[in-house]
Amino acid sequence: PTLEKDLLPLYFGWFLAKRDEDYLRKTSHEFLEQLGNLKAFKKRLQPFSVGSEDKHKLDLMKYFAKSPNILHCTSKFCDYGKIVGSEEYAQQEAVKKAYSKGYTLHLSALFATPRTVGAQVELTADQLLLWPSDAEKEVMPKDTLPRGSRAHITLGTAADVQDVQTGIDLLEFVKLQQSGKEGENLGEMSGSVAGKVSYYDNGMWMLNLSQKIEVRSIFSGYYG
Ligand code: ACK
Repeated sequence: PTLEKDLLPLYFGWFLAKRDEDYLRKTSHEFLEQLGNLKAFKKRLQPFSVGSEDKHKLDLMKYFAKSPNILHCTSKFCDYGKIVGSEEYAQQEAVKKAYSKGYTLHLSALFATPRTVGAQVELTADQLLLWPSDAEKEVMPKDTLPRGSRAHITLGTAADVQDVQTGIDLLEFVKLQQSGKEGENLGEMSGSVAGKVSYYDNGMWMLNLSQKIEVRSIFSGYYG
């Protein structure tokens, strides 16, 4: 028999269960709606300005024109094996064992920047076993950020922005927080998105959820 290599996916990750995906999309809309209506946000539209539009009004739902077809938290981007280390990742016992298993993801914050809107995922010890050791260094080679800091769910991107940007934006928040910057407390949200809103300059907004959102997911590969 010939030795056949396993097919490598575009990426490995945790894929949200349909009902929880629907819920999170609604929550994301609620977040953008409440953010857009925040006085402090209306006063700080400049980083989001797209030229000719009204300086005091912005429809964030339209601004984040694109949303992923499948909400997920990427663990390893493989590009069907073109990315170095993909094969090694796929061969790990932990990865093989986790494949097609169910996991609960814990979302601690929602954030929006002029480029992306996303959810911060707090990985459990079990989930961290599936997290590549170089994920953070890839983006911020000079910094030592906690393992799993990049874990996120992309909820939307502005026109011409790629999904990969969401994790990069999240690391920017984490880096600022690590350096002792708390962000400016500029308001509160209520209902399903209850929590404190912090502003980090350059149009970077983060909502710390007073109650973490839990979503069910399946660890798998995406081959589309
Ligand atoms: O939102 P994401 O995590 O960002 O989910 C998508 C997924 O893979 C399919 O495109 C992520 N992605 C794309 N390119 C990269 C990359 N170079 N490194 C890490 N993740 C990536 C993208």
